[in-house]
Amino acid sequence: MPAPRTVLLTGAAGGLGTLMRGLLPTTYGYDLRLLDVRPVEGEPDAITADLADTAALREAVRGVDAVLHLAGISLESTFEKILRANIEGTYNLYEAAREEGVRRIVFASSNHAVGFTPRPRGDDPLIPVDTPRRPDTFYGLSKSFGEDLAQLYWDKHGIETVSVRIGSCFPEPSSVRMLSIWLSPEDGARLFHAALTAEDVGHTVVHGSSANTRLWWDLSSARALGYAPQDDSERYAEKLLAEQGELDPAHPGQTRLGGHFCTNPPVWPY
Ligand code: NAI
Ligand code: 15L
Repeated sequence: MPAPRTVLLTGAAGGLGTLMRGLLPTTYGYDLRLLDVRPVEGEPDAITADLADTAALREAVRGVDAVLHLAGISLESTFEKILRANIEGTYNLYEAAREEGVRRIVFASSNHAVGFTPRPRGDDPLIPVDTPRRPDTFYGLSKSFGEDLAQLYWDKHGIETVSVRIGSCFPEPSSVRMLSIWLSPEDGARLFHAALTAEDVGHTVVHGSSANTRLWWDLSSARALGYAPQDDSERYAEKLLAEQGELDPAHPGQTRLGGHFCTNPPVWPY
């Protein structure tokens, strides 16, 4: 596959979308087409459209080399809202890609697709990428759906996807749990670039983190795409541990990959 240059970025007004529309064009030369249900600040050409708008989606994907699909509800919500934005919305995006002949999608999955997986302790092995799905929320369930949808569209329609189970991608980690799953914005751009350009990915699931000292999960499928993380959350450890203490092995919200998404209701810090 020739390296994609024109990429539709959905969710462009969000936190990660804002970081990526800053980094991907300047670092890798992408020509981004932006879409969000909200206006994208400072981007008058961005498409303002809901993932429910199938005609707008079809027009948005027309002629692009690939899609970086970040749009959707990014935290727990009601099933009805998750159904509309994340489940039906992602289906609509894949249908638009199929109709318009787009061959590659990078899907923002989440650690919460497998959030109930116990976090490793001591000498436990890292969580492998083929660990059974254990969604911790309706939100995580929608990411699990998205991964299965990606597999279906690869097997049936030949649309390739890299499903990136993002840990926590923010400028800085803000909890002790995030020390283990933090993805720095720069490593996020490296990972998305690898996912957009690697050859013959079929449907590949990868974990999305920096090379953190306290890493909980295996990055080998991401590295196999050419991802070479450069950052480590450890420089934030002293401050966060002083503020929040070590994770409590007896606390239900601190023993699983998904943190407090596993409690009912989810509460901060997670
Ligand atoms: P965010 O909530 O800041 O951004 C999501 C964007 O999607 C928003 O701008 C929102 O307006 C847009 N959106 C929501 N529903 C839409 C719809 N129906 N149609 C069109 N646009 C819609 O979330 P963030 O942090 O930027 O995350 C981006 C993606 O990455 C999300 O899919 C999220 O689930 C996923 N993710 C993010 C992680 C992170 O650490 N930031 C971790 C794991 C996954
Ligand atoms: C996610 O999936 C969310 O979108 C993000 O806001 C963070 O909460 C992240 O997971 C996390 O687990 O830290």
